[in-house]
Amino acid sequence: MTTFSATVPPLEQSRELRTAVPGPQSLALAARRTSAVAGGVSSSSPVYVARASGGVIEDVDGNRLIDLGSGIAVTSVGASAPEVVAAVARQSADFTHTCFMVSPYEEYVAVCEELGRLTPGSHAKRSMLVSSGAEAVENAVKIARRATGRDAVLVLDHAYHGRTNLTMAMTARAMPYKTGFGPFAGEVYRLPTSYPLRDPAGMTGEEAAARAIDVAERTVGADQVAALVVEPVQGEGGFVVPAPGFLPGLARWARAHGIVLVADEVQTGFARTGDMFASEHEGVVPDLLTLAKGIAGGLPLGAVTGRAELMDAVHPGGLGGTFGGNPVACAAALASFEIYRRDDLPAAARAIEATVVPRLRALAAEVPAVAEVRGRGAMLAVELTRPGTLEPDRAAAAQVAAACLSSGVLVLTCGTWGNVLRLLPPLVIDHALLDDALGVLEDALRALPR
Ligand code: PLZ
Repeated sequence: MTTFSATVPPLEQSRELRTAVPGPQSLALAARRTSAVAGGVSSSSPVYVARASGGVIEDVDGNRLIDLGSGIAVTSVGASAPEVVAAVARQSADFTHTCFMVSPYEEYVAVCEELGRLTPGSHAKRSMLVSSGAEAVENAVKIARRATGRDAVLVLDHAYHGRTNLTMAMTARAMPYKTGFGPFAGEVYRLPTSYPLRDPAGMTGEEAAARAIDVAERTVGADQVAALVVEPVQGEGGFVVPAPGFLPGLARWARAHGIVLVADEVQTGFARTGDMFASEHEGVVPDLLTLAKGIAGGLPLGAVTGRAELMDAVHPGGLGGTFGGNPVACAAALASFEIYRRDDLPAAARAIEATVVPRLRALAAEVPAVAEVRGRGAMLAVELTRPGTLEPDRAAAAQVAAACLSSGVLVLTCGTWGNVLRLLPPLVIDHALLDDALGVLEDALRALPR
């Protein structure tokens, strides 16, 4: 086996602007894009990337930007982590593809073994590999239906599960995800979630769970339900952390009624929230987990991992796909798992929370548009509203994100109303870089109209 090393030296981990952002090269690419790329595909930032490493993105104009998005929680081990780059080079020289359904290989098996070890619970587990988060969710529903012989799928308000037909049905928000794209898959039912900022004051997690269960019992009936699919911390919906007791309450009810509890950990998984998986925070052991994003250091890979008896309820040939568990993506995943363990990235996520949250909470006292600073680990958010109200202020979030970008800091937004700033730095981010980025964010927040 040939050994490769990254031939390009890693980028200096600092922010530096050489042109306005976007610069002339990015603007030229944006012009080319309009006559070639479908208009329905949009980008939240107008900056075109030349290289990236660690927590820094270098654009085509030579600007170095601080990345607080990790490509939506993907490059948690850092952009182009050298170990991932080397594993990808090595594996692609060996073979790039055979199709696991045609000619199987060790890397697929090894990833499934590791997922069994890394995920919550000591029960026997099996995994299947796919190429995206939506595909993982689709397969989790297939498995739950086959294993239970039931049809109904329960999802939560503010949920995001993907852009395929079934996962659009499972996703809550119409615009931009669903409008005009129906009819949607049937037998998907939505329950109220726990959204502490917007729930009645003092509502506990147990009460929020009882409210959701009541809707499920009245409108669907527990004995009809194949799966209850939850994001332990809601991602696109606004980084909504449920009140303590909500997830355990739902999990108890699901168990009592033979409903498969699916934790969609596509965004929360792989150390992002300070635990390897967010379900662990309250000791919830999901029956199935859907995984993607941070699993493979930036390569497209997804997985369903769960109880052996559920996973194996599917007939041979019932699960698969041409690219699922591509060997190069698997090699990248194995290299990433090593980094999560070696560098204790759950602890790194908690250290990011310890740096960011006190600073932003202090600022919240000064900036009345900040309704809440919330999140766990390195999945942190600032919800913006019109001062003194809960009225979502989408324009304020857009203004802050744009101000950060023009100063060289990439910040994403999210939320049902688009009014939440979200921070998803690579877990390996240099803390001097993080401090610098926070300073820029604080200035942008202070500039909001009072
Ligand atoms: N489940 C919880 O967060 C993807 C979507 C961005 P795919 N979130 C980012 C966009 O606008 O398309 C996501 C998620 C949760 C499923 C998915 C879907 O994962 O890999 O994008 O298919």
